[in-house]
Amino acid sequence: AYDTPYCDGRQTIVHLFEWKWTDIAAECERFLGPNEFCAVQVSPPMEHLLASSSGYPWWQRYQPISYKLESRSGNEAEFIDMVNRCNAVGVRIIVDAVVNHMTGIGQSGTGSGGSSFNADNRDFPGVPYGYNDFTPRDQCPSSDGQIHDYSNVNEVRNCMLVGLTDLYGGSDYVRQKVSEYFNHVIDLGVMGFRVDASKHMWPGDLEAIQGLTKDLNTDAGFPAGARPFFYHEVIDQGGEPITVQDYFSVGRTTEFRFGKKIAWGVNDFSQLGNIYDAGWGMAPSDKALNFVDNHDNQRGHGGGGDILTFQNGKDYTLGVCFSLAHDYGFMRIMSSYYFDNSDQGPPSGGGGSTSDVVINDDGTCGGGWVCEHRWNAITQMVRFRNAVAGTSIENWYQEGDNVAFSRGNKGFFAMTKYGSFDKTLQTGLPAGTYCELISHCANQVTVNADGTAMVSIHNEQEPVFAICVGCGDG
Ligand code: QV4
Ligand code: CA
Repeated sequence: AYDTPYCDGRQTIVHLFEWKWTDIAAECERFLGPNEFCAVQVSPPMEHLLASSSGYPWWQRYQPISYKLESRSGNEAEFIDMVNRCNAVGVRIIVDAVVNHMTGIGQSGTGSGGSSFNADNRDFPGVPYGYNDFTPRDQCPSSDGQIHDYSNVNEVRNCMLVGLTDLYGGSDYVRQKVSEYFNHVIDLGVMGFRVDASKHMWPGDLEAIQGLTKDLNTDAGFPAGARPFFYHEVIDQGGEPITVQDYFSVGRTTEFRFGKKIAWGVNDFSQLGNIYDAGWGMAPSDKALNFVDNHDNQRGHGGGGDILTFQNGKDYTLGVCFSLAHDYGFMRIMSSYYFDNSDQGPPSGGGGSTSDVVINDDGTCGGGWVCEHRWNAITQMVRFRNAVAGTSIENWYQEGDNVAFSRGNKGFFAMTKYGSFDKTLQTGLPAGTYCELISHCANQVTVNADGTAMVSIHNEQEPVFAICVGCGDG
């Protein structure tokens, strides 16, 4: 019940990492709505640590101080305006929910919303939480109260993740407070939650918390009885006792092996035929929330790994476009800012502020924002994914550095690694003239009566080809 997004058939979530609410509202209206994105995953909206001595890093927002909607991205009024304006153009909001813990030990002072706190005393009056709301020390088996041994389930879930004070999810009061936070934003019209660090929470505690949440708000256009959409951050690369399967009763799970497979496949196209690997324990398609990279692994946090990011340029375009063409999972794409070191926060005028996103005349972003979601081929493939939803992969072709496949009889996709490809292939599509999406119809493609077509790619930057039934220019 928690694994269904309500997006009128739209298929892609974009993570607008560290964007301000005012910019997200504008982006929904000027870009995400017209290009048929399903939803935006926003940075954690609750009150957080201000790590001024570390130069206001991005990760301060993963240290909660209260559930007031006062963050680096904006205040509650701005949050409400964003939700309303995005909902109005069919783009839903997904909240990044940090509820495994509060701030790190050793931290005290005042948060982004003005609440005082003292982590060593487990005192967070802005909620309020006190000593008894944190996991009892005797439930954590490690000697220093921190997580070291990922093969010990009690340690992973009852000890502190990098020194972050661990909330006691077994307590009725904590469940109550977390569900009140969730219900507050549900009332405001959000569609769902990315739950941070779910691996460090007991599935039963999550089930209890989610059981206390309201149905989605019908005034925001959701159907009556719709349950909130949940996806859980569980980093399962295999080899640990906690698996994504443990969380299927509470929603979808992040599938980190997908990004690894995509990176390997872009490096060697012969591996692209084997993206969903059940034998590896990967989540089945209807339980997976998949992505090429995320805000952690693009900067080496959370274990990093073999992944592609915007820094890989064309290879990244290929990886994301292939993923969007593929039939696996519910897709999230990353939208980043440039950084020189892994702690660096978003573009800023100083003092922990965040700069506006700059949109250039050609539609790309400036001011330090990467905006992968606005890269031409990626945007066009978001439209393709919507058009072919519900179909499966057919007519698989792969030879050297070229790959192609159809999605049922609705769409056909091809890509080549080095910018030039010409071959007659079976598309599985009805005969007719099609608009090639990446070129915005500059290239017209003829599908013959037998379903074959001459597939040509001549584009160094975006060596990708896509046609679909009913897809005009966008
Ligand atoms: C430091 C020391 C600790 C010490 C502690 C307290 O390193 O040894 O115990 O002080 O004295 C930041 C700092 C980290 C610091 C910690 C506590 O980087 O050095 O500990 O704060 O003050 C993000 C960042 C973390 C950051 C954290 C909180 O990645 O570096 O820690 O935010 O600000 C595992 C998990 C997975 C997790 C992933 C990163 O299974 O759940 O690690 N991913 C999610 C988020 C991620 C976030 C968190 C979880 C925590 O996606 O962005 O961590 O909310 O794989
Ligand atoms: Ca925990």
